[in-house]
Amino acid sequence: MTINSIIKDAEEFEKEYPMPKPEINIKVVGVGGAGCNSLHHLQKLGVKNIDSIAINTDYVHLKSIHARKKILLGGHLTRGNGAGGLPEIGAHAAELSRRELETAFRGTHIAFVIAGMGGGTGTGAAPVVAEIAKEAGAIVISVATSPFRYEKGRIPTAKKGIAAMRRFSDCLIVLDNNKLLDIAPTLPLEHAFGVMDQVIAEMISGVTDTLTLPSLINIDYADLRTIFSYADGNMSTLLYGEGSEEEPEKIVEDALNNPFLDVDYTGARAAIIHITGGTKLTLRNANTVIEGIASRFSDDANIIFGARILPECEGSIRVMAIAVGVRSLVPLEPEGIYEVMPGVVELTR
Ligand SMILES: Nc1nc2c(ncn2[C@@H]2O[C@H](COP(=O)(O)OP(=O)(O)OP(=O)(O)O)[C@@H](O)[C@H]2O)c(=O)[nH]1
Ligand SMILES: [Mg+2]
Repeated sequence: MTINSIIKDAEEFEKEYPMPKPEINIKVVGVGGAGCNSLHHLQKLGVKNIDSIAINTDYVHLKSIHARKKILLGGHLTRGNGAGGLPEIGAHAAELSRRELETAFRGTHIAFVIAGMGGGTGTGAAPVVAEIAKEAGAIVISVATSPFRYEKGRIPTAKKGIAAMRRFSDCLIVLDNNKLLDIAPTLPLEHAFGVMDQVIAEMISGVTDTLTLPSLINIDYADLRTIFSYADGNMSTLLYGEGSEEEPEKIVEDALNNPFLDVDYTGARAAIIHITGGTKLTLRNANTVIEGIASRFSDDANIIFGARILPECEGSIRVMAIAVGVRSLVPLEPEGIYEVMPGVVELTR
């Protein structure tokens, strides 16, 4: 048998038994002003293979956002004017648009829900959006930002919103706006927010690239499901690091010491660790990065690892990790959800 005929046989085999192409639908959703701003910038930063949805009660702001789909929440309740800092209104507005949201999330495998906590729409509507995505069967990874210290009255509101988000998310990442004052105090406001958006973009691309681009050692959606089955109500987090192949230890430190995250990894019970490197990536350097990260987790943690070689990554290594069962170093509020206020529709019509 010639080599040609073997190839032909393989082609015939595929024709006879066509494999369904595993397609994975990943939605990135911004809720409220801050969430939609982040979504807008994320797309400018070039996060690939995602379906974007901008959701807000504020018509003017929603109009200014670049997204594949836009959902104006609230109808007669908010009349396109925002939720005025009242999360009860944000939650109610989302309930009024439940049908549209359910349609939007049909067939979604992974939903990233991004919202700023402390105002009305993000705080009130994002937990409802996360709940609907979860009901549609998606793995929900939420990214919530907490308010600046000077937004005093908004802080308790934000804490309740974070607790509500936690209830409907497989993974909730809380990024603190105050950290921007330490990291980028002299940058113009818009650029400072851009720093946070960059962190969010790296985390999201880390996950989407891991799942959608072919790998040498592949990680798929089923692996993601397995890892999150270890969560058992505990927190999960995403890690991302990038640097020179010459300094793999520094990449580990970067990934574990993201200045936006206050997380204790020691109890992590399961993790996905995926690295991307150039064609000359050595086993030793790959091992230093994966082992360096895994060594911080629980001794019996279930670790699934993956690796990809990309010629454009020559000389550098990127690492993305999802750690399940971590502990927040900032005290969290008990779970809660905003009750939809009865009679709000009547009051505001
Ligand atoms: N990182 C970041 N945070 C923001 C941005 N805009 C606002 N915030 C923060 O997010 C919180 C919520 O603000 P918004 O998202 O504007 O509020 P909203 O969800 O639209 O709520 P309403 O306007 O009351 O309907 C604020 O208290 C700020 O701390 C932004 O562009 N980036
Ligand atoms: Mg707003």
